[in-house]
Amino acid sequence: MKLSIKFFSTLLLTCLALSQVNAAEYEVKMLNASENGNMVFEPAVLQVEVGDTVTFVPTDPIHDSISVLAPPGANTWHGQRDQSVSVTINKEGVYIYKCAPHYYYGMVGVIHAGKPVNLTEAQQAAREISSKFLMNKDRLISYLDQLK
Ligand SMILES: [Cu+2]
Repeated sequence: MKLSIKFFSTLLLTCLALSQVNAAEYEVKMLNASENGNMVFEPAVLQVEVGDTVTFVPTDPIHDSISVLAPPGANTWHGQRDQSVSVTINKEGVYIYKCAPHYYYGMVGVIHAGKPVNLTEAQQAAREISSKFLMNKDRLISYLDQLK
């Protein structure tokens, strides 16, 4: 009897440890240019699981990452120019973020986890945001189209 309790508690601890190890870490590069265009995040559309962490890396200078839209109760972030910033995705749904210096170039990105529970809200925001862009006006909308 004693042995089985020890066995199950060990098993439980192992499962807990594994679930923590399974939380993935992702990197999003901030780029002046890539094969996907100028002033882009890469990957621009990132699918993660709740509990995963995303780090924005200042690969090229004069970029930052600031959240614009997130699901209710979700973590948001406000990176400083030319510095890495990390966020743990704690709620399922759609996240939109921008690079402040290149917002009007359409330098935006999308993260999604689980079900896109706030997709309608995100699409509405995307239309509003994109109308202010000077270029890449269809970029954010096409990013969100990939989630359907
Ligand atoms: Cu930028």
